[in-house]
Amino acid sequence: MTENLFQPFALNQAIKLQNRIAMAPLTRCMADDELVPTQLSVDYYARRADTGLIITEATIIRPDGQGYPNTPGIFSQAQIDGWKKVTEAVHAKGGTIFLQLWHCGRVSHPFFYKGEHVLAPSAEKVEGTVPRMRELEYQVPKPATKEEIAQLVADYATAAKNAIQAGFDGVEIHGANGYLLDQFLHHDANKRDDEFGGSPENMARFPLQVVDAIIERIGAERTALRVSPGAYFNMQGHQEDRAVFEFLLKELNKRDLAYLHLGLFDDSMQFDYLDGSATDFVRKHYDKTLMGVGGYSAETGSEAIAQERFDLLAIGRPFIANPDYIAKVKSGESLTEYNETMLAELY
Ligand code: FNR
Ligand code: 8K6
Repeated sequence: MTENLFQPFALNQAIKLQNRIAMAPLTRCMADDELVPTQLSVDYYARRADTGLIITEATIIRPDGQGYPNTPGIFSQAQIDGWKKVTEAVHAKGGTIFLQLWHCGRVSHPFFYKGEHVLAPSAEKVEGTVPRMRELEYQVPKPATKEEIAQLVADYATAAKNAIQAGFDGVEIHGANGYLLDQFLHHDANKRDDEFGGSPENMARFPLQVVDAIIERIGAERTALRVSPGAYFNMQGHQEDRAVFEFLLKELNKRDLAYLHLGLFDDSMQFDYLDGSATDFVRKHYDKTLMGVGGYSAETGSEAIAQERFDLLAIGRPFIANPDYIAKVKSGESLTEYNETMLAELY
């Protein structure tokens, strides 16, 4: 019983999806040393073009947004040209593809961009080291000045324009999982006392400026956002975070985004300050197209859509294990199970 997943779905007048399944953004660390996607990436995404919407791996908007090795960028001409090959291959097979725009903020590491510091809302570091690179301890970030915040907004908008130039159907702003935008939205990372911190309105200001600058540059119908009201990755949750997300969602209701996407690894997680799951919290406060994610099978995802918990289903790890995920689910064929060793190869 997964028929509802295979209904076409119109995000808006401009973008029609062939089904309700999205490939979740999945960092693969396989770009070349200039952070350009390679032919392997072209083939990898094209193989999955029968997915309703492919959301690419997170892609950095500028060098100091990098927190992991060989993650692709969208700030140089070579990167734009590299991504153009990906979008052409996906479009040639009838697919739709959004680029995920990323800046790691305090989870960036100067090792990757030979810089002096990492920018974040406040001088609050994350404990630990870059995954699989134990010698790279996270740094105490430099609180971004107002001028640096304005520059970041401009750089997000330029990255979105570059994505459209590379042929993407739209962009998903990575506002989730403890990265830069999410750092402004949680009290754990944002201790500012200027107009970018202290109150829900102030904490949401920079993320909303980024959303609005991108909408202005490429149009709301090509702009989507991913958020994590429930902190679980690179972040601690606080009771007061709830009011920040209530404010943010109220503001987002006034904009016609292509969709809003939950940032989660496991949607069975309950957050006491949200009175339950992050998905149900967002559904309650946000009226428009919502994409759910996190530990779903086609069956449980289809059921959640039938119950109207969300409208679109994103699938992550099973897509790494099954390039033919859509065909297999449609025909009822059994899926190959994901395991972490599969991350070593891009197929
Ligand atoms: C992720 N996830 C993720 N999320 C994101 O917003 N941008 C990204 O680049 C990545 N990268 C990434 C890499 C790998 C290897 C994993 C496993 C996950 C999270 C992902 O989009 C998704 O939310 C989770 O994988 C949960 O969905 P599944 O896998 O349970 O269907
Ligand atoms: C967005 C960049 C991701 C970089 C690599 C991610 C690899 C993640 C695979 C492990 C998943 C960790 C999940 C943590 C969830 C904690 C739940 C309490």
